[in-house]
Amino acid sequence: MKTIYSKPFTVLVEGNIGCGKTTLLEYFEKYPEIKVLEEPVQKWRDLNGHNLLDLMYKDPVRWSMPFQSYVQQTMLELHLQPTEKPVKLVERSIYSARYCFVENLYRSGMLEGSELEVLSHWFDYLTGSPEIELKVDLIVYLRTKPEKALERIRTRARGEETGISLEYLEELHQLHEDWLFGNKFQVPAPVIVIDANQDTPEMIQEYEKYSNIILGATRNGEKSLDASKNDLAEIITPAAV
Ligand code: TTP
Repeated sequence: MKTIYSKPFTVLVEGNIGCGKTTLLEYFEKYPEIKVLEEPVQKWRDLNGHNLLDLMYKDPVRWSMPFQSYVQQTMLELHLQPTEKPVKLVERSIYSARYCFVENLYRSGMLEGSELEVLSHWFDYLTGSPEIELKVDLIVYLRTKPEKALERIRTRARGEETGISLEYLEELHQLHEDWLFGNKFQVPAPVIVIDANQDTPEMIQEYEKYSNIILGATRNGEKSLDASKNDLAEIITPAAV
């Protein structure tokens, strides 16, 4: 009989567009105790034939609201998805969608105040209701210089993202920093910061280093995460970019 974990140890992978979240997720797929849940970008590109991601990039004033609404709903599904493995590694979260992307769209005038209120009201309900448990145990933050993220975005050449500017990535970078270290928004778990400016082979070595912390904490349950807080403390401390 298969064991279903309704509350697996949950790790969020966060960082700017192009910071290397997918590479990290691919690396961790090899561990039998980890269920990797990739962000539902494909759903955003094809909702019954509608490419909401493309619409949002082409006309953000018109499409940011329905797009971010759908992002929030699809991310919620990942948060609530039970797994057959004790550890769940999730690409992004409704937290970064709200505190980085929605925040940025509002500040840059792409979302109306009324639209922000509707999205925020949903978000507050989802994160504040005791009956909806968004269990998060750890956040892995891939900190990347915006220039490096842009370089990677250009190399991968995802059609919808051709118009992404350095300025946009700088704003998103700052919002990730504000969210995780600025004490302005809720951070649901301790944060491990990884310098993600290096190339893939070096990044894989970094992941190996951190896999012990992630798996060590998860194998022994949350208590050992607390016990290893001294180790984590160094890691949590943000270094300047
Ligand atoms: P990311 O979530 O940053 O995923 P990625 O594939 O760029 O990650 P990596 O390169 O690190 O592997 O973004 C996917 C696309 O969705 C990107 O174009 C940004 C967009 N997006 C939003 O516009 N709003 C959102 O709330 C989220 C979560 C993503």
